[in-house]
Amino acid sequence: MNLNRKPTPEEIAAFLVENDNFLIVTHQYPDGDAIGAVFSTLNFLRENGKSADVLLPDTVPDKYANWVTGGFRSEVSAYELTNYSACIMVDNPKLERAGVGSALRGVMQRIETINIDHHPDNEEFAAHNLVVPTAAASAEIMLTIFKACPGQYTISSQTASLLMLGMVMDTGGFRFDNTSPATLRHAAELIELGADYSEIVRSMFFSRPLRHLEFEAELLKNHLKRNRDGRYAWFFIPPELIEQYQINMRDTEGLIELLRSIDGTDIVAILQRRDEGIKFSLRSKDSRYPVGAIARSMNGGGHELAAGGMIKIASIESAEQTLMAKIDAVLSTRK
Ligand SMILES: [Mn+2]
Repeated sequence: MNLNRKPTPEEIAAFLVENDNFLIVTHQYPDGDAIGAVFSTLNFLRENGKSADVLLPDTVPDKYANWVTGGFRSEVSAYELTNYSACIMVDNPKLERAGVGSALRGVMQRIETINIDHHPDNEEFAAHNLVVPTAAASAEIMLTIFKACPGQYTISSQTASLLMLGMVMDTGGFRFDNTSPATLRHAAELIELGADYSEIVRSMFFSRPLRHLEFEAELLKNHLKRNRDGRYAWFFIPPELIEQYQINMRDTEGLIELLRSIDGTDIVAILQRRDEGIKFSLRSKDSRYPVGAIARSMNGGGHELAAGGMIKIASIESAEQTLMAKIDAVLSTRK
């Protein structure tokens, strides 16, 4: 079967059934949705008699270690890549963000590449692209594909848990505004399939190292900055604080929720120093104040209410000013 340029979940399901030997890839520095989507796909394909591998060059944050089921490859040569029938890429909006080496990216176009994602700014770089911006998580799209496979294909409780992990992390535990009726129905289906929802919530939200909470307390107490009567709040994370509390920044997914939870904030940001400049993450609590365009204007992208980018200047003060000016313009549009 020839896959369309914009296949439906049913067409991708048929492709998976008819083919074998898949390589599954996601974006660099994978988050909960990337990990859930990738390993649920690995698990689903293997449990239903297919060969599949995950390629993940990065380390996995500690809290996800137990969810890495079936292992993964940390590298694949260009030669080996051509032995796979297809590369399934999930949750990755831009080819250059794929967690594979640049040499491999070039070769990648020579095999069937299926790009499955929910980021609205997905560049549809593959031969086949299923982009569903209304899905709360890429894991949610994978569920629709698995369900479209023939009846003898089973979604095990392990696969269901991995899909649930992706949905829980990209919705902040079903609190963010991407939580649609469909998302909640899909979550209910996953619990019926045996997903261990309470263990996911316990291990993701109720098992945090004390030093992480102390690090957050210190940030709030001594590093919080606010503008426009607190409608914009942010912090720059001092590198010495990261050292003092022995924080691996890969483990701080969700740190920005601390700022978002402050009453009266409309837009919040976290800034961090990187070799290339100052990296920023943005969240908006209100669709009247979208932040996607700000991120896209500064080497980044994302969703309208959750985005990020890179300001390529070394001075934190200049970066803060640049970002504040753009946020000021968004906040002054209405209200
Ligand atoms: Mn995602």
